Amino acid sequence: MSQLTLALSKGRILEDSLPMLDRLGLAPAGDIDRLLRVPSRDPNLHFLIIRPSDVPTYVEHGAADLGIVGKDVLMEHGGEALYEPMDLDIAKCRLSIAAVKGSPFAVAGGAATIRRRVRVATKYPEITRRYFAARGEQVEIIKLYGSMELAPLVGLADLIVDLVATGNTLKANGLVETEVICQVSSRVVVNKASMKMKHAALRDLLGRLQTLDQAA
Ligand code: PRT
Ligand code: MG
Repeated sequence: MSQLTLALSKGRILEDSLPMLDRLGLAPAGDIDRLLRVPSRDPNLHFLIIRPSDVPTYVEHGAADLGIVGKDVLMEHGGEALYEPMDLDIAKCRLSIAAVKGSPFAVAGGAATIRRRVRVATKYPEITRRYFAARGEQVEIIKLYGSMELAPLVGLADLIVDLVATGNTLKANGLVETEVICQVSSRVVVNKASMKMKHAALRDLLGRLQTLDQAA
């Protein structure tokens, strides 16, 4: 059987993946907090533990045969070069627009009523640009790498595009969700060449992940 390399998004997706990998006998057999390349309990599989936003790049270039990554990251990266055979239904949240409570932006489509270029702070410039462009709005996008919630509080932006799960973070910062752009969950992505060259091994692994899905 061919050796497979799986790129895992560290952080919450890794946390949510561990019980699932464990049930399949595929759990990492090594220190996932320190090692970047970790063997699995299955001798035919090992993991790369990397930043979520790097997973599509590793898989696209074949440095990993497959990966587990959020749909948000995949949409931002552009997933055309990858197969996306499976929704693992873990690390679920939604990508939403939010604004300061009580501001003119705090209603759906509020930005369209403002007579100047609206500023949107986000970690997802591509998704944001496409979303507003699709309804004929041109916004100024301010790229941030984290803590988007701060931007509208200090006048850096009128709106944010960010992930929301419980809504507690928005609420704690006096923000309200005005529109949901899309639902997000973690996906399995596969390198296109690997799908051909390592077909049997990948079919076997994807099949095992699938049984888990049906059992849930
Ligand atoms: O380090 P890097 O910037 O590359 O990634 P990261 O630090 O964003 O990674 P991490 O561990 O946070 O994982 C991010 C991935 O987890 C995302 O790409 C999503 O696919 C998934 N995910 C699921 C989430 C959330 N739920 C989530 N709630 N990622 C982030 N959040 C944040 C959100 O940005 C906001 O700040 O949690 C806060 C909102 O949570 P609530 O419950 O208060 O609404
Ligand atoms: Mg991080």
